Formats: sequence, structure tokens, C-alpha cells
Amino acid sequence: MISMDTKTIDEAVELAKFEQKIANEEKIEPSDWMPEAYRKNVIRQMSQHAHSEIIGMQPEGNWITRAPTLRRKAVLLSKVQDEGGHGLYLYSATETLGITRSEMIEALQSRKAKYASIFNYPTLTWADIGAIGWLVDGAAIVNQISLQRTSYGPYARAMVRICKEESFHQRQGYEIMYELAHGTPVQKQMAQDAMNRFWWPSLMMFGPHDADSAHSGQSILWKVKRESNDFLRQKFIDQSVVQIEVLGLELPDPEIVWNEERGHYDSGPIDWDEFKRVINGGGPCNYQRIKHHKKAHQEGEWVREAVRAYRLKQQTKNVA
Ligand code: FAQ
Repeated sequence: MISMDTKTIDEAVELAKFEQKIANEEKIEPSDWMPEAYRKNVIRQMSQHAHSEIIGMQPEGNWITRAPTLRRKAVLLSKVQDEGGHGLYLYSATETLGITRSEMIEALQSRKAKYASIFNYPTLTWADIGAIGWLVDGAAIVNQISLQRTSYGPYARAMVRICKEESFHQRQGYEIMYELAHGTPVQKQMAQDAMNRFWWPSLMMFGPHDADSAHSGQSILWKVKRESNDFLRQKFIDQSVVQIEVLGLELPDPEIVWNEERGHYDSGPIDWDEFKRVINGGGPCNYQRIKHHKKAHQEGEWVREAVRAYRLKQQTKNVA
């Protein structure tokens, strides 16, 4: 009974210290005490973010062999490699919270963990590569800039480098769109079609409306999330409308209109039934994405085996 009380008092002291750090805008570091619910929530968000980067390599990877020029191929190859790198920093940063990479991969493959719904849509034409770089990386940056101020130190630091790389990705995508939109009528049509298809799924990347967001309230209190889903979505809409005008394309949503009073663009309703269907496994490519991930993971088993053998050899050497 005495030890229980001591434990409760110790925890209360640690909790007060944790809350003070959050209030002071100090980062929570891996060796710091943190409430179990905070740890779990950050693992959930970071691991889903890592999975998104890795699964996100598939739709674009599909076009590396079909890029229209050597320059486009080199840029795309480098972009897809960057996404792989982002996944790896994020997995490593998440491991500092006491979960292993294998546990995270298991959760992804068994569909216990989610990844961004956008990557369950197919890439049908080269213009889709432009639309992904511009809109998907663009939406990712809007979100991730705010995450540079997240309260978990390793996550915040990973975001700094990731945002720099995403910015290059966004520009390469916009450049593809600009050239197509100013090319032949067929190319312009391809750009329009790609934007129309990726527009709504890009808006869904920000998650459900604030009123329906299960985690936002607590995540914002803990400063894991610094802005709400709707705030970031609006920011993305506002910046994209201006970019669409420069491209000279038709708006993908006829309800987009400037609202003088709000100082923002109004826009049409998002199809949340589609969002729910896609995050619950019913999107056009969910099955194929996980199947491909499992295959690549199995084919990479020899690398993990070699790493284990090397580690064992080093340990044996050190003991001898
Ligand atoms: N897709 O309560 P909330 C990229 C889930 S990186 C799938 O609002 P939260 C780079 C949510 O997880 C893109 N699931 O959740 C790239 C939760 O499910 P759970 C990834 C979604 O966490 C570009 C449930 O719905 N970026 O694109 C989605 O507070 C090109 C309730 O939602 C990140 O992950 C969705 N769109 O807010 C790579 C950023 N939205 O866990 C390759 C970090 C919501 O209860 C090529 N993450 N859900 O089963 C975040 O900022 C947040 O986690 C949100 C969701 C904003 C995504």
C-alpha cells in the first residue's frame, strides 16, 4: 500500500513536470518520462506517417521506367528515394518510443495501422506524377511545416529535413504540371484530368473535419498536432487556387469561390463516405499496395538475415 502511494506521488510529480515542459514549448525527449497515452498516440501518428512515406513510393515508382525523358526519370528516381528515406527516419524516430520496426511493419501488413488514403489511388498517366508532386507533396508540406513544432523532439527534428525535401518534390511536380498545362491541347487535358482526380483525395489527406476528428482534441493539448485538420486544409485550398490560376486550368470544384468576409476560399463538400471506404481498405488500390509491400518485404529477408549474421559476428569478436 505504501509503495502504491509512493508510485502515485512519483507519477503525479512526473506528470506535472511533463505538462510544464509542454507549456514551456520544451521538447519531450526519448529518455523523458511521458504519460503512456502520449507515448501510444505519438507512436500511432508517427508510425502511420512512416507507413505513408513507404507505401507512397508505389504509385510514383510505377512511372520510373516510363518517365518521358532521362531528366524526368532521374528526378523521379531521386524523389522516390527521398520518400524511402523519410520513411526510414520516421521509423527510427518512432523506435525511440519503445516499439520495434518489425512490430510497426506487422501492424501495417495486418492492417491494424493506417497509411495516408491518397496512396490507394492509381497513377494512370504521366500527368499524375505532376499532380502528386504538386498536390500530394504540397498537402504534406502544409501539414509537416506545423509538425516541425510538434512536442516530441525526434519527430520535430525529422520534420525539418523532410520539409526541405518535400519542397523540392512539390516544385518538380508543379513544373511537370506547368509544362503540360502550357503544352498541346492533349497535354493540357491530361493535366486537367490528373488534377481533377487528385484534388479531392488531397483534401482528404488532412483527415476528417475537426468535429469528427477522434484524436485532435488531445493531440492539440499535448502539442503533438499544432493546427487542426480543417485549418490546414483551408490553408492548402487557399494556396492551391492561386497556383491553379497560374496553370490556366479549370478549378476542380465548381463551388470554389472567394469569401471576402472570411478572407478564404469557400469550397464544395468532401465525400466522406469515399474517405471512410478508402481508409477501411475499400479504395481502388488498397489490396495491391499491401500485397506489393509484403512481397518486397519477403524479398528483402536476405538483407535482414545478413545484418543479423554480421551483428552476431561482431558480438562474438568483442567477447573473444
Ligand atoms: N488517410 O482523429 P484523426 C506524404 C485516420 S506523407 C488515412 O483526425 P489524427 C509524403 C487517422 O489516422 C502523408 N487515415 O487523426 C509523400 C485516425 O485513425 P486511427 C502522410 C487517415 O491522427 C508524398 C482516424 O482517421 N502524412 O504524403 C487520414 O489526429 C508523395 C481519425 O482521424 C502524415 O501522416 C488519411 N488521410 O489526424 C510520400 C502526417 N486522415 O489512428 C510519397 C502526420 C485521418 O485512429 C509521395 N499525420 N486518418 O486508426 C497527421 O498529421 C495526422 O495523423 C492526420 C490525421 C492529420 C493525418
